[in-house]
Amino acid sequence: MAKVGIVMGSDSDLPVMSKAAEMLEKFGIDYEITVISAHRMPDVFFDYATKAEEKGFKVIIAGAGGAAHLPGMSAAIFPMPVIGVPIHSKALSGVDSLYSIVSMPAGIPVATVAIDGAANAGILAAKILATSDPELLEKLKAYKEELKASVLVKKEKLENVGYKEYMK
Ligand code: RP5
Repeated sequence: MAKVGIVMGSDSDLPVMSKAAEMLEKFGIDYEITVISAHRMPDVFFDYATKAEEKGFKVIIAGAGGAAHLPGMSAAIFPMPVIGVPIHSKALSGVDSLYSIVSMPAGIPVATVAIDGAANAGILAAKILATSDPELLEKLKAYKEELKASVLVKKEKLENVGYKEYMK
């Protein structure tokens, strides 16, 4: 059963939002991914958000760009955590998306990641689920070690070969 719902306002958001899916797959978390526009199909959106809890979702990751109301409206209806991903927009480079998603009124939080920060949204969802899943928590600890090892390789190479050779 899917524990995480990934939803986005348009299929043009998919190249970014697929990074959240990739992270969930890395940690072995079942998810459902879909496109629902809160503005263009409010009835479909309302149905999705109201049924999300009974479907078994524990977290929703919602991505949208511009007047990005999908994450906030998901949080207004779904009683568990909603993570918002502001999508880069053409006119305002995603600052509009970021402000729309992060500026929630008191009582209705959306955990907002950086513009196009869908990978972090996936990791954050995993961390939320790991609070009650020791096996998942171990996977997250191992991932942190992986990150450290990848930077250590770069550190050693730079120190050994010097910056000119490193940049070739
Ligand atoms: C938002 O409008 C979507 O989330 C997307 O980021 C943006 C543009 O949508 P399209 O015009 O590409 O469908 O609702």
